[in-house]
Amino acid sequence: IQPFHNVPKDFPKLKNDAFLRACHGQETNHVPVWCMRQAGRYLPEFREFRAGKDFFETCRSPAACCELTLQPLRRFPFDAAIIFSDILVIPQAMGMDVQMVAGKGPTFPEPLKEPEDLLLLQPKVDVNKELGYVFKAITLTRHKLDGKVPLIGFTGAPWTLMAYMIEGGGSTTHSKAKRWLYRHPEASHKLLKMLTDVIVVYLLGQVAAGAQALQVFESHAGCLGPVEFQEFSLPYLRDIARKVKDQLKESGQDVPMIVFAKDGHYGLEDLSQSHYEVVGLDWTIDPRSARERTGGKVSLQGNMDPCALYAPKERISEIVKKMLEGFGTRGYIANLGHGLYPDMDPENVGAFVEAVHTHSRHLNLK
Ligand code: 1CP
Repeated sequence: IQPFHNVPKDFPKLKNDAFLRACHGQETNHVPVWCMRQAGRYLPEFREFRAGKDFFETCRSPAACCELTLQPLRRFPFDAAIIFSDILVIPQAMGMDVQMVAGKGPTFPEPLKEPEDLLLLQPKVDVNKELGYVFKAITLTRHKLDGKVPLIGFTGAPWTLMAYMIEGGGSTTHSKAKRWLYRHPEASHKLLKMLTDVIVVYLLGQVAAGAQALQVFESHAGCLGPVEFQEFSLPYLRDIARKVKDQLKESGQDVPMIVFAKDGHYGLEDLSQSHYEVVGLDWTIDPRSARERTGGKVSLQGNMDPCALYAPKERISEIVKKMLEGFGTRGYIANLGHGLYPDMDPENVGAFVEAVHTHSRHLNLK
């Protein structure tokens, strides 16, 4: 594995370590909180900044990514920042064309159709060259954050990326990608392995660039059943955490890792034993049963239904209180069960963050 050479060492001192402490199950004064898609179209300043610019061009501009990462932090006292980027930069780095089509989302003009198409992918991806713009964005943002909160790096998980590469975009059934699993299991494993190799180097590069935690998004776990999950998702999720951690240990670094397998509740026990410090949860899992099933082995992150943000602020506060009582305040990071939607009211996001901080301080005093 080629390390990222341009290692910056003069980052500002971290002032708020609640998120990192919670990842490691240590005590905190308040429960840390951040939101998936906290940089996004629900913010007028985001819409204004992005207006007229191509999505992936924006991803390739470190200054733009830095600005978009910092925007939500100026409004809300989030306890973590997540670098503005996208999971689909990896298929791009492997040689695929991906465009953001307005009103449709990410689109691959030439998705993978048959196993022969694997030959069209770059066999050896030079991650520093192809994705160096993400590393630059991370380094710049870590400096500009000035130690306010830790910076999270992220990647899509192999199965989720494979699904996009074959479907050519979003999908409700994922039947084209699942066809590969049932009809071409060998080629599927080949592709998943190729993705895993790139992801490991990519995550290590993000840490070298300044990421202080890493989240792996298995957004399409839900379309797999327990058997396919065991064969096509879990082994690669484990491999990624093990390989990244082995490398980091060699250089004496300790960077917590979060795995978020959306709608993968059947895999919760296994996910809690997959070398990740934190398991992210969607809203279909009850907090108490998630604690029981993970047996205190990991910290948990989540899981308010994003749509609860459509409720009046007082109701949001009640929902948050219940959620905190269910998870407990130790080894817990409050978040939504999935990303924010563009039509959400920023004020209610503020109410969510405030409710987490206020209720968790009270619960800690009891
Ligand atoms: O023009 C725009 O602003 C488009 C909306 C948008 C944004 C804000 C997309 C398109 N990507 C992003 C940024 C993004 N994507 C972040 C930024 C950091 C933050 O959270 O604030 C992150 C973490 C992602 C990750 C991502 N992209 C995931 C995993 C998380 C999840 O939602 O499950 C996925 C599945 C994608 C693909 C993607 N990118 C964009 C869209 C609309 C989609 C989903 C497409 C689909 O499946 O229909």
